[in-house]
Amino acid sequence: ASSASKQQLSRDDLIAKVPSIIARMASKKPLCHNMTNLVVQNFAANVALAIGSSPIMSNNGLEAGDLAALGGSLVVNMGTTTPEIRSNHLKALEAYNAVGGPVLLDPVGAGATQQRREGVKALMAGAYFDVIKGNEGEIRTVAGAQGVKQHGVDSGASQLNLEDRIRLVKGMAAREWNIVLMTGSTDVISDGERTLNISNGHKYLGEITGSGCTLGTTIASVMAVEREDKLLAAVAGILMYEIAAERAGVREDVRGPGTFVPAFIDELYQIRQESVSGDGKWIEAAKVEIA
Ligand code: ATP
Ligand code: TZP
Ligand code: MG
Ligand code: MG
Repeated sequence: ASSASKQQLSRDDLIAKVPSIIARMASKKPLCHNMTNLVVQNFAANVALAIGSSPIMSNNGLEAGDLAALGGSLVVNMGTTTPEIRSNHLKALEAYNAVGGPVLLDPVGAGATQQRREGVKALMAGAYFDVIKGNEGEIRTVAGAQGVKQHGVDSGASQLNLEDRIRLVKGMAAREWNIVLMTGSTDVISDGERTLNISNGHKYLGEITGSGCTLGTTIASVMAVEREDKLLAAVAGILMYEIAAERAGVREDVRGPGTFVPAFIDELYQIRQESVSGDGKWIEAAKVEIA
Protein backbone atom coordinates (compact mmCIF):
# COMPACT_ATOMS: atom_id res chain seq x y z
CA ALA A 1 0.00 0.00 0.00
CA SER A 2 1.24 3.50 -0.71
CA SER A 3 0.28 6.69 1.04
CA ALA A 4 -1.53 8.12 -2.02
CA SER A 5 -5.04 6.72 -2.05
CA LYS A 6 -5.65 4.32 -4.88
CA GLN A 7 -8.52 3.83 -7.28
CA GLN A 8 -10.72 0.86 -6.52
CA LEU A 9 -10.20 -2.09 -8.86
CA SER A 10 -13.59 -2.62 -10.42
CA ARG A 11 -14.63 -5.75 -12.28
CA ASP A 12 -14.63 -3.66 -15.48
CA ASP A 13 -11.02 -2.57 -14.86
CA LEU A 14 -10.03 -6.18 -14.39
CA ILE A 15 -11.79 -7.26 -17.56
CA ALA A 16 -9.95 -4.52 -19.45
CA LYS A 17 -6.50 -5.16 -18.00
CA VAL A 18 -5.99 -8.77 -16.95
CA PRO A 19 -5.72 -10.66 -20.29
CA SER A 20 -3.01 -8.32 -21.55
CA ILE A 21 -1.03 -8.78 -18.32
CA ILE A 22 -1.22 -12.55 -18.85
CA ALA A 23 -0.07 -12.09 -22.45
CA ARG A 24 2.83 -9.95 -21.22
CA MET A 25 3.86 -12.67 -18.79
CA ALA A 26 3.81 -15.24 -21.60
CA SER A 27 6.05 -13.08 -23.79
CA LYS A 28 8.52 -12.15 -21.04
CA LYS A 29 8.72 -15.59 -19.38
CA PRO A 30 9.80 -14.12 -16.03
CA LEU A 31 11.85 -16.24 -13.66
CA CYS A 32 9.81 -17.56 -10.73
CA HIS A 33 12.12 -18.79 -7.99
CA ASN A 34 10.30 -21.27 -5.77
CA MET A 35 11.59 -22.17 -2.34
CA THR A 36 8.76 -24.54 -1.75
CA ASN A 37 7.88 -27.74 0.03
CA LEU A 38 8.86 -31.27 -0.97
CA VAL A 39 5.29 -32.19 -1.91
CA VAL A 40 4.54 -29.71 -4.68
CA GLN A 41 7.87 -29.14 -6.45
CA ASN A 42 6.89 -30.83 -9.71
CA PHE A 43 3.29 -29.59 -9.75
CA ALA A 44 4.38 -26.00 -9.08
CA ALA A 45 7.00 -26.12 -11.87
CA ASN A 46 4.38 -27.42 -14.31
CA VAL A 47 1.88 -24.72 -13.31
CA ALA A 48 4.56 -22.06 -13.89
CA LEU A 49 5.37 -23.45 -17.33
CA ALA A 50 1.68 -23.64 -18.26
CA ILE A 51 0.98 -20.01 -17.36
CA GLY A 52 4.11 -18.77 -19.14
CA SER A 53 6.71 -18.14 -16.45
CA SER A 54 10.06 -19.84 -16.07
CA PRO A 55 10.34 -21.83 -12.83
CA ILE A 56 13.41 -22.68 -10.83
CA MET A 57 12.97 -24.76 -7.71
CA SER A 58 15.93 -23.91 -5.49
CA ASN A 59 16.14 -24.11 -1.72
CA ASN A 60 19.79 -23.02 -1.59
CA GLY A 61 19.94 -19.54 -0.06
CA LEU A 62 23.55 -19.13 -1.23
CA GLU A 63 22.52 -18.93 -4.89
CA ALA A 64 19.58 -16.59 -4.28
CA GLY A 65 21.67 -13.47 -4.94
CA ASP A 66 22.47 -14.63 -8.46
CA LEU A 67 18.84 -15.58 -9.06
CA ALA A 68 17.47 -12.31 -7.64
CA ALA A 69 19.66 -10.44 -10.16
CA LEU A 70 17.70 -12.03 -13.01
CA GLY A 71 14.67 -9.86 -12.32
CA GLY A 72 12.09 -12.44 -11.29
CA SER A 73 10.09 -13.16 -8.16
CA LEU A 74 10.44 -15.42 -5.12
CA VAL A 75 7.96 -17.76 -3.41
CA VAL A 76 8.77 -18.73 0.18
CA ASN A 77 6.59 -21.67 1.18
CA MET A 78 6.88 -23.16 4.69
CA GLY A 79 5.18 -26.48 3.85
CA THR A 80 8.04 -28.78 4.81
CA THR A 81 10.19 -26.32 6.72
CA THR A 82 13.13 -27.12 9.01
CA PRO A 83 15.55 -24.81 10.86
CA GLU A 84 18.02 -25.21 7.95
CA ILE A 85 15.36 -24.35 5.37
CA ARG A 86 14.36 -21.31 7.41
CA SER A 87 17.90 -19.98 7.32
CA ASN A 88 17.98 -20.49 3.54
CA HIS A 89 14.68 -18.62 3.27
CA LEU A 90 16.10 -15.69 5.23
CA LYS A 91 19.20 -15.51 3.00
CA ALA A 92 17.07 -15.51 -0.13
CA LEU A 93 14.68 -12.91 1.25
CA GLU A 94 17.58 -10.61 2.00
CA ALA A 95 18.74 -10.95 -1.62
CA TYR A 96 15.30 -10.26 -3.13
CA ASN A 97 14.47 -7.45 -0.70
CA ALA A 98 17.79 -5.80 -1.60
CA VAL A 99 16.87 -5.57 -5.29
CA GLY A 100 13.13 -4.97 -4.75
CA GLY A 101 12.15 -8.31 -6.33
CA PRO A 102 8.57 -9.36 -5.55
CA VAL A 103 8.32 -11.92 -2.73
CA LEU A 104 5.35 -13.99 -1.60
CA LEU A 105 5.02 -15.91 1.66
CA ASP A 106 2.84 -19.00 2.03
CA PRO A 107 2.92 -19.83 5.75
CA VAL A 108 1.73 -23.40 5.22
CA GLY A 109 0.47 -24.99 8.42
CA ALA A 110 1.36 -21.87 10.44
CA GLY A 111 -1.25 -22.67 13.09
CA ALA A 112 -0.41 -26.37 13.37
CA THR A 113 2.81 -26.52 15.39
CA GLN A 114 5.01 -24.42 17.64
CA GLN A 115 7.91 -24.75 15.14
CA ARG A 116 5.77 -23.17 12.44
CA ARG A 117 4.44 -20.40 14.67
CA GLU A 118 8.02 -19.48 15.54
CA GLY A 119 9.07 -19.88 11.90
CA VAL A 120 6.51 -17.34 10.72
CA LYS A 121 7.62 -14.86 13.37
CA ALA A 122 11.27 -15.23 12.34
CA LEU A 123 10.50 -14.74 8.65
CA MET A 124 8.28 -11.72 9.24
CA ALA A 125 10.81 -10.11 11.55
CA GLY A 126 13.62 -10.69 9.05
CA ALA A 127 12.06 -9.68 5.73
CA TYR A 128 9.44 -7.73 3.82
CA PHE A 129 6.81 -9.70 1.90
CA ASP A 130 4.85 -8.12 -0.92
CA VAL A 131 2.13 -10.75 -0.48
CA ILE A 132 1.24 -13.06 2.38
CA LYS A 133 -1.22 -15.73 1.30
CA GLY A 134 -2.73 -18.59 3.21
CA ASN A 135 -5.87 -20.39 4.19
CA GLU A 136 -8.01 -19.12 7.03
CA GLY A 137 -6.12 -20.88 9.84
CA GLU A 138 -2.77 -19.69 8.48
CA ILE A 139 -3.78 -16.06 8.01
CA ARG A 140 -5.45 -15.92 11.43
CA THR A 141 -2.23 -17.25 12.97
CA VAL A 142 -0.02 -14.78 11.11
CA ALA A 143 -2.37 -11.95 12.10
CA GLY A 144 -1.75 -12.87 15.73
CA ALA A 145 -4.88 -14.82 16.69
CA GLN A 146 -4.22 -17.01 19.74
CA GLY A 147 -5.28 -20.62 19.97
CA VAL A 148 -5.73 -21.37 16.25
CA LYS A 149 -5.48 -25.17 16.08
CA GLN A 150 -4.78 -26.21 12.50
CA HIS A 151 -5.02 -29.92 11.88
CA GLY A 152 -1.89 -30.14 9.69
CA VAL A 153 -1.74 -28.02 6.55
CA ASP A 154 -5.51 -27.86 5.93
CA SER A 155 -7.62 -25.01 7.21
CA GLY A 156 -10.57 -27.16 8.25
CA ALA A 157 -14.06 -25.73 8.68
CA SER A 158 -14.23 -21.94 8.53
CA GLN A 159 -14.50 -20.20 11.92
CA LEU A 160 -15.20 -16.74 10.51
CA ASN A 161 -18.02 -15.23 8.49
CA LEU A 162 -17.19 -13.23 5.37
CA GLU A 163 -17.42 -9.89 7.17
CA ASP A 164 -14.90 -10.99 9.80
CA ARG A 165 -12.58 -12.43 7.15
CA ILE A 166 -12.67 -9.10 5.30
CA ARG A 167 -11.97 -7.12 8.48
CA LEU A 168 -9.04 -9.36 9.39
CA VAL A 169 -7.42 -9.35 5.93
CA LYS A 170 -7.82 -5.61 5.46
CA GLY A 171 -6.49 -4.81 8.94
CA MET A 172 -3.48 -7.06 8.53
CA ALA A 173 -2.61 -5.65 5.08
CA ALA A 174 -2.79 -2.09 6.45
CA ARG A 175 -0.60 -3.04 9.40
CA GLU A 176 2.02 -4.90 7.33
CA TRP A 177 1.99 -2.43 4.40
CA ASN A 178 1.55 -5.28 1.98
CA ILE A 179 -1.05 -7.50 0.34
CA VAL A 180 -2.84 -10.19 2.31
CA LEU A 181 -4.82 -13.00 0.65
CA MET A 182 -6.99 -15.42 2.60
CA THR A 183 -8.06 -18.29 0.36
CA GLY A 184 -11.15 -20.45 0.60
CA SER A 185 -14.17 -21.03 -1.59
CA THR A 186 -14.37 -17.22 -1.55
CA ASP A 187 -10.96 -15.55 -1.43
CA VAL A 188 -10.46 -12.21 0.30
CA ILE A 189 -7.56 -10.00 -0.80
CA SER A 190 -6.54 -6.53 0.32
CA ASP A 191 -3.70 -4.04 0.09
CA GLY A 192 -5.04 -2.24 3.13
CA GLU A 193 -6.98 0.30 1.04
CA ARG A 194 -8.63 -1.80 -1.64
CA THR A 195 -10.31 -5.06 -0.72
CA LEU A 196 -11.89 -7.61 -3.06
CA ASN A 197 -13.74 -10.93 -2.77
CA ILE A 198 -13.24 -13.48 -5.51
CA SER A 199 -15.57 -16.48 -5.77
CA ASN A 200 -14.25 -18.28 -8.81
CA GLY A 201 -12.60 -21.70 -8.53
CA HIS A 202 -13.80 -25.28 -8.30
CA LYS A 203 -14.33 -27.60 -5.38
CA TYR A 204 -11.68 -29.99 -6.73
CA LEU A 205 -9.08 -27.32 -5.84
CA GLY A 206 -9.92 -28.15 -2.23
CA GLU A 207 -9.44 -31.86 -2.88
CA ILE A 208 -5.93 -31.96 -4.36
CA THR A 209 -2.64 -31.19 -2.67
CA GLY A 210 -0.79 -28.07 -3.68
CA SER A 211 -3.61 -25.87 -4.94
CA GLY A 212 -2.74 -23.19 -2.39
CA CYS A 213 0.99 -23.54 -3.08
CA THR A 214 0.66 -23.35 -6.87
CA LEU A 215 -1.67 -20.36 -6.57
CA GLY A 216 1.29 -18.72 -4.82
CA THR A 217 3.56 -19.60 -7.75
CA THR A 218 0.99 -18.13 -10.15
CA ILE A 219 0.61 -14.86 -8.25
CA ALA A 220 4.38 -14.44 -7.84
CA SER A 221 4.88 -15.06 -11.57
CA VAL A 222 2.43 -12.30 -12.51
CA MET A 223 4.01 -9.96 -9.97
CA ALA A 224 7.31 -10.30 -11.80
CA VAL A 225 5.81 -8.59 -14.87
CA GLU A 226 3.20 -6.27 -13.32
CA ARG A 227 5.24 -4.14 -10.91
CA GLU A 228 3.16 -0.98 -10.95
CA ASP A 229 0.03 -2.25 -9.21
CA LYS A 230 0.76 -5.28 -7.06
CA LEU A 231 -2.86 -5.84 -6.10
CA LEU A 232 -3.83 -5.91 -9.78
CA ALA A 233 -1.03 -8.43 -10.40
CA ALA A 234 -2.19 -10.69 -7.58
CA VAL A 235 -5.84 -10.54 -8.64
CA ALA A 236 -4.85 -11.28 -12.26
CA GLY A 237 -3.05 -14.42 -11.06
CA ILE A 238 -6.00 -15.53 -8.92
CA LEU A 239 -8.48 -15.06 -11.77
CA MET A 240 -6.39 -16.93 -14.32
CA TYR A 241 -5.91 -19.75 -11.84
CA GLU A 242 -9.49 -20.06 -10.67
CA ILE A 243 -11.16 -19.62 -14.04
CA ALA A 244 -8.88 -22.36 -15.41
CA ALA A 245 -9.99 -24.59 -12.52
CA GLU A 246 -13.67 -23.87 -13.30
CA ARG A 247 -13.18 -24.77 -16.93
CA ALA A 248 -11.30 -27.96 -16.03
CA GLY A 249 -13.81 -28.99 -13.36
CA VAL A 250 -16.73 -29.14 -15.80
CA ARG A 251 -14.92 -31.01 -18.57
CA GLU A 252 -16.40 -34.36 -19.54
CA ASP A 253 -13.07 -36.11 -19.23
CA VAL A 254 -12.72 -34.94 -15.63
CA ARG A 255 -14.24 -37.45 -13.22
CA GLY A 256 -12.56 -36.52 -9.93
CA PRO A 257 -9.45 -34.92 -8.40
CA GLY A 258 -7.06 -37.25 -10.27
CA THR A 259 -8.24 -36.39 -13.78
CA PHE A 260 -8.74 -32.78 -12.68
CA VAL A 261 -5.00 -32.06 -12.25
CA PRO A 262 -3.88 -32.58 -15.88
CA ALA A 263 -7.03 -30.90 -17.21
CA PHE A 264 -6.34 -27.93 -14.95
CA ILE A 265 -2.78 -27.59 -16.30
CA ASP A 266 -4.19 -27.74 -19.84
CA GLU A 267 -6.77 -25.04 -19.09
CA LEU A 268 -4.11 -22.76 -17.58
CA TYR A 269 -2.13 -23.20 -20.79
CA GLN A 270 -5.24 -22.61 -22.90
CA ILE A 271 -6.07 -19.34 -21.10
CA ARG A 272 -2.50 -18.18 -21.62
CA GLN A 273 -2.71 -19.02 -25.35
CA GLU A 274 -6.07 -17.24 -25.70
CA SER A 275 -4.60 -14.18 -23.98
CA VAL A 276 -1.55 -14.20 -26.27
CA SER A 277 -3.74 -14.37 -29.35
CA GLY A 278 -5.78 -11.37 -28.17
CA ASP A 279 -8.85 -13.37 -27.12
CA GLY A 280 -9.53 -12.19 -23.57
CA LYS A 281 -13.11 -13.40 -23.28
CA TRP A 282 -12.19 -15.90 -20.57
CA ILE A 283 -11.97 -13.04 -18.06
CA GLU A 284 -15.71 -12.43 -18.35
CA ALA A 285 -16.19 -15.41 -16.02
CA ALA A 286 -14.67 -13.31 -13.19
CA LYS A 287 -16.75 -13.29 -10.00
CA VAL A 288 -15.25 -10.32 -8.21
CA GLU A 289 -16.77 -7.86 -5.77
CA ILE A 290 -15.34 -4.78 -4.11
CA ALA A 291 -15.59 -5.45 -0.36
P1 ATP B 1 -6.32 -25.90 2.51
O1 ATP B 1 -5.13 -26.72 2.82
O2 ATP B 1 -7.12 -25.46 3.67
O3 ATP B 1 -7.14 -26.49 1.40
P2 ATP B 1 -4.82 -24.31 0.67
O4 ATP B 1 -3.54 -23.70 1.03
O5 ATP B 1 -4.81 -25.51 -0.20
O6 ATP B 1 -5.67 -24.55 1.96
P3 ATP B 1 -7.17 -23.20 -0.44
O7 ATP B 1 -7.87 -22.37 0.56
O8 ATP B 1 -7.67 -24.57 -0.69
O9 ATP B 1 -5.63 -23.21 -0.07
O10 ATP B 1 -7.11 -22.35 -1.78
C1 ATP B 1 -6.37 -22.75 -2.92
C2 ATP B 1 -7.16 -22.35 -4.15
O11 ATP B 1 -8.32 -23.17 -4.24
C3 ATP B 1 -7.69 -20.94 -4.11
O12 ATP B 1 -7.64 -20.43 -5.43
C4 ATP B 1 -9.15 -21.09 -3.65
O13 ATP B 1 -9.97 -20.07 -4.10
C5 ATP B 1 -9.49 -22.40 -4.30
N1 ATP B 1 -10.54 -23.16 -3.61
C6 ATP B 1 -10.40 -23.88 -2.47
N2 ATP B 1 -11.55 -24.47 -2.13
C7 ATP B 1 -12.46 -24.12 -3.07
C8 ATP B 1 -13.86 -24.41 -3.29
N3 ATP B 1 -14.54 -25.17 -2.45
N4 ATP B 1 -14.46 -23.86 -4.37
C9 ATP B 1 -13.77 -23.06 -5.21
N5 ATP B 1 -12.46 -22.78 -5.07
C10 ATP B 1 -11.81 -23.28 -4.02
N1 TZP C 1 2.36 -31.36 3.67
C1 TZP C 1 3.30 -30.46 3.80
S1 TZP C 1 3.26 -29.26 2.63
C2 TZP C 1 1.90 -29.97 1.89
C3 TZP C 1 1.54 -31.11 2.60
C4 TZP C 1 0.43 -32.01 2.26
C5 TZP C 1 1.25 -29.38 0.69
C6 TZP C 1 0.19 -28.39 1.05
O1 TZP C 1 -0.31 -27.80 -0.13
P1 TZP C 1 -1.58 -26.82 -0.16
O2 TZP C 1 -1.37 -26.06 -1.41
O3 TZP C 1 -1.52 -25.95 1.04
O4 TZP C 1 -2.79 -27.71 -0.20
MG1 MG D 1 -6.58 -26.57 -0.52
MG1 MG E 1 -1.74 -24.10 1.57
